[in-house]
Amino acid sequence: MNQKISIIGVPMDLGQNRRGVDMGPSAIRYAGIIDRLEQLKLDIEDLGDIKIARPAHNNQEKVDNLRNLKEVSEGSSLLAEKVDQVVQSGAFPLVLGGDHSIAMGTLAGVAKHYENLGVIWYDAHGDLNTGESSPSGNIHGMPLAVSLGIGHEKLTNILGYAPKIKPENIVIIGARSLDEGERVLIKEKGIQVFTMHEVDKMGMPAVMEESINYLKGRTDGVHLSLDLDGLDPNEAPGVGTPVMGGLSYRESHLAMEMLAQSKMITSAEFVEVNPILDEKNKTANMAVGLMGSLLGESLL
Ligand code: 6HN
Ligand code: MN
Ligand code: MN
Ligand code: MN
Repeated sequence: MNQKISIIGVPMDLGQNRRGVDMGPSAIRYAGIIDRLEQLKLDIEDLGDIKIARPAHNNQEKVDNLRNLKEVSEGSSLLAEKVDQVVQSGAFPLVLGGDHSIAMGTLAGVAKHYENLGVIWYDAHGDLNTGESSPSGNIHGMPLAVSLGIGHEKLTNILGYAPKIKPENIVIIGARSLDEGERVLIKEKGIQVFTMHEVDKMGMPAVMEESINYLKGRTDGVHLSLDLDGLDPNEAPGVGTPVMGGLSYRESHLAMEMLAQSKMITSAEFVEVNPILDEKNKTANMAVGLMGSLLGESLL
């Protein structure tokens, strides 16, 4: 039987303050994700989109420096339930964002099924803030901390358990914008990080080889959380928090192929595609290309 891939869209833009990233799932579908994956002889099921609330009168209310706490927490809970069902059914969840706050929902649904879920966080940012450390109050800068059980209880307790993951099972790749509180947490918890400095010095092949070997021994499943702002904004302009000096499409493509060869990835999400900020759906097209390679497409 072919591997079944269940696609879930999450039109969430409340984890940050630039509108348009809620159209990410549409942009990615329009860029042809379904046809692309069907060509790989995978069994594709599109579950449609999770229902995301709108805050009243678009008043982006902050509670404890957490913008739209209620809506973000409820949206992620619905996503978590859906992802939980998909993993339970034996299918591979492929989640389309939406801003990165949705990762706490995805991880809540996936991590239940693993003793030691590994996470590859492919991102310009660490997403390790809390309401206390965050310079913006935007929850999309917090989902990795939340998944470690650090943060507001409405977020850390999604699906009724915490923490979802362990710090030693995380690898961050592509980081180049870390806030002070995030640096402290990385050191304190001993989280593996390949910043752009390491990528430039070691090269992407070595970074991926080390990441894969590191996770291989210690995890029983690995989730890929890929924020398109990990890529360089010259190539992937359709993101809300661009940081220059990022990963190229070619490096990212190689990374996805090496992950495909490792056969270790058991769930994935592609987030932060904002078609309003994009140029002719370029960033969504890139996301589709990367998903294709991750799921086994290769030229020969
Ligand atoms: N993302 N560190 C900044 C903040 O506001 O906490 C930026 C976060 C960006 C989050 O891109 O998913
Ligand atoms: Mn699975
Ligand atoms: Mn980011
Ligand atoms: Mn992110």
